[in-house]
Amino acid sequence: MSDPSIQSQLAAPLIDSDPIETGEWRESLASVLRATGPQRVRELMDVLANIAQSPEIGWHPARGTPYVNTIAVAQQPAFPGDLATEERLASLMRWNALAMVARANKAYGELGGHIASYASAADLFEVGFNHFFRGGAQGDLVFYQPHSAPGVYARAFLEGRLTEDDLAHYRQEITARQRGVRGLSSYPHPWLMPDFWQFPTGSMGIGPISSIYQARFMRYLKHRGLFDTSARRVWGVFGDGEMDEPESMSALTLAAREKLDNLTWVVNCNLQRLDGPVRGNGRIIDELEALFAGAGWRVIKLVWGSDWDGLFARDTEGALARAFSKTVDGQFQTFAAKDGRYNREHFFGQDPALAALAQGLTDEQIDRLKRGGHDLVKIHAAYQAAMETTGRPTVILAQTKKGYGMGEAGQGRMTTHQQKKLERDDLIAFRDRFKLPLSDEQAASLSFYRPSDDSAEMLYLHARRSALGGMAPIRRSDAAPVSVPPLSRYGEFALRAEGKEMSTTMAFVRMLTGLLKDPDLGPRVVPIVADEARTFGMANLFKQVGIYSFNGQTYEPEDIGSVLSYREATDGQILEEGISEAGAISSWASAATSYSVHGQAMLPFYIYYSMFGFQRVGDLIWAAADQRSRGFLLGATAGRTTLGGEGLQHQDGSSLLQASTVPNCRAYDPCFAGEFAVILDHGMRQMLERQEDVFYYVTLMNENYAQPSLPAGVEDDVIKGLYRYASHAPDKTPSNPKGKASATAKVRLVGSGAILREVIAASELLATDWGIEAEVWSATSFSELARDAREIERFNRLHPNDEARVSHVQRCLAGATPVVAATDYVRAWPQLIASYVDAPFTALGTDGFGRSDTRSALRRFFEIDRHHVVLAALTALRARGLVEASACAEAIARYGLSVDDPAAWLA
Ligand SMILES: Cc1ncc(C[n+]2csc(CCOP(=O)(O)OP(=O)(O)O)c2C)c(N)n1
Repeated sequence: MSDPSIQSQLAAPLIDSDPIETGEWRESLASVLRATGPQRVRELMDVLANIAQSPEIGWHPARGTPYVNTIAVAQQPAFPGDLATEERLASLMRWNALAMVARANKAYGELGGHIASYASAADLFEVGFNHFFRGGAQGDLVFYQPHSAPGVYARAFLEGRLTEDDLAHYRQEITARQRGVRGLSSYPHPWLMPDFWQFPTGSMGIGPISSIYQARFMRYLKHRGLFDTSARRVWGVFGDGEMDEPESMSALTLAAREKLDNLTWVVNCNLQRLDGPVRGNGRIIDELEALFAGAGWRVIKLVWGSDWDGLFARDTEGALARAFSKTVDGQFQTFAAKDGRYNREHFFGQDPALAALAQGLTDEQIDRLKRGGHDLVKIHAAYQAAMETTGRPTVILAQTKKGYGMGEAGQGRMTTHQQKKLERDDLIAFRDRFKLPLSDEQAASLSFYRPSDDSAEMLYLHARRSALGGMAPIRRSDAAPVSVPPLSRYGEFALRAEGKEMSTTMAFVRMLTGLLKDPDLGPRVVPIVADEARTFGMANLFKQVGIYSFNGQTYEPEDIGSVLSYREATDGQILEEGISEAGAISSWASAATSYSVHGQAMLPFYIYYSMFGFQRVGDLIWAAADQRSRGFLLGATAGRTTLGGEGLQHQDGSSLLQASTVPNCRAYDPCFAGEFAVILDHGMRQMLERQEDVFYYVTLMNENYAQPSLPAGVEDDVIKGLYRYASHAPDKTPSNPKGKASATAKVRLVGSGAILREVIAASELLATDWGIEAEVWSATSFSELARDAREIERFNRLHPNDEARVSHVQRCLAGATPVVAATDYVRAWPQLIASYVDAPFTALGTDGFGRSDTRSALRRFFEIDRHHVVLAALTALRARGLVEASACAEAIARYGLSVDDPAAWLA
């Protein structure tokens, strides 16, 4: 009985009312094990468990297993590599990674960087790189723990993909560029290193959830017959602290439910996070085991290295497992930080059986007893088992030491996470510890080390990578362009709407339905919803294109006879993510990066309550931007007053402002279906035909109103963000003789989204009631206007001798005519253009919390309705002496405007 888990089960301390009987049972089981092996024991246990779980007995199995390796020594496959060479390579990676961080920090104390994380993860990475992570066009998708990036760079350096100069410019991309080298970004950032990193993981939790949805999307592509992804796997190496993030946990059951056996997570359980232990008073590995197993994953505990095998073999009483079960992580951390002598006294010294086990070991040997995640052979066995697992994803819980090998200076220290400096003695000790071929001087001066090209290590390293299909990580962007159908084919109804009533959401759904029918583009469209398809009038698509389900539909849907029937299918096209915005946006990012990850351009449309987008999952959107996503995000039920009745938590007044902060996001707030159609067409061409790395955020409203035909020739200006919609000449005999306006009184009213209609109405009131001419401008995007104006302003500043350029917004709103801009969003959204407009600029908006009331009550309350627009226009003209002073007071009275400060209850 050399297997530690069986020993400990047999020896587990029990509350025992009849030890003699218990002994007989245990002996029976042990004899079955001896006679017929573990499979028979499992069968018997299944039978007994079935009986014991009956309600009368009410037995529940313990959720955890002992604190030992899941893979028994006997089940461990032979290590297929050259262990000594791989260990030497791992040591070199460790050194170069350490040197990179410490050098950057030495040169510029302000630069961040981490040594301890990679020190703990190096072996986990190296086994992946040498044996599992497949490279090449159809290689594996690997999510690298972000603060272990130096280790990945260190490997790329040895592989010849990065130069010494690159390493010397770690975390100095800007300086590097000035010196003609590329420099290395702090964490995995495809935006900054577009041919290297595939997935941004720098924000904790994003890597884990993204990896699940990438694995799921691979299945989607395959099941829909678009692309065979069967040979690819997803690997994720994450921190145990990172598992605290809600995103890390939120899709575990999806991965199991959808049987994603193409997914393996390696959780680097170094038992520490930034501030201290992950579970000082508990055991994170036990906690995660229960959680993952409960969610349906295969859990492989990789706790102890090979040198423990002998100890377990001699430990016939299960003393080790018993001691582990009483040791919490805070204590394990202390054991990691202390030397062999301390461990002999405090761990092995706690009971005579343990002390006897340690008797043959020197203090030095005790010090070197490896945890599982530092043992290449054990790691290989765990990865191999994960590869062979079918029908469910696997998590490997690998116990390591944070700052492994950093000795006194860092191993297991509370402060190790942020350590970036090592003293001369520490560096020399590190050199000795890992037997690095460096002189004292080379170690002390943090020289990088690369063996000669014909060395055994380098030949081995290259041979391994070529056997695995090529280098990793590598990011590609060579998908074939997809042709976009002419707008007239699916959007004519919107361009020539001729006053038909509809909402922009309805127009979108109709256009989407049209696009889905296009033979080229249609199959590449990925509609995504988070349990709101009915809200947006998309239920007809359920039947038409089906909802993706890896196992089809195994039930008869209640509405089977209906044309809107809820149809799930293996080749279904819609991704219905349930109530998980984090999941839906991760699905969107998977589809939006498919052009790069799989060389297959897809076009995702994720439509959602706009309030639950940037505000709710903004960081995931930021990560999608980093990985150069291409697709459409549709913020529906948008506008703080247009979504009537829903109140504070639902009514969105800020998503566009948030979108404007994402550099490669093109944000639009169209009022009319025709405008939307032009934006859609332009966006698709930009992303699918010209293959630019941008994505679109477009707000959609649920308010039905008459949609005018799009005026001829405004398409370019719709894209630029502003076009002249109409102009209302003043009435000759305005109804309000008292507030007389000068003949030159004129204003420019700018509106966006549904509030453009209030602006149009205001222009009519200005003409009829006040005899004032008003131009009406439709602002489809304040952020696009601002982007263009910003660039031009900079150009002019830096090219003082060139003829000054003029931005679109300056051209449109040139001169001194006062501008009043009104939107359904916070004032800061239209104010994005204020500094580029020479004329007086008034912004009306919906700052504050939403309220549940009717649209008109809300618009009046937020002071963005037509009457408030009129008052703002009069006020601006009055300031210039163009209307009589009495006009404003008169307008307040005439339109019944409240002078109470809404801010008093907006706060
Ligand atoms: C969302 C987010 N919050 C905080 C951080 C800062 N941070 C970076 S690493 C880290 C600790 C990570 O601990 P763990 O996941 O256990 O990894 P280890 O370094 O121990 O391997 C923290 C808090 C971050 N990167 N992202």
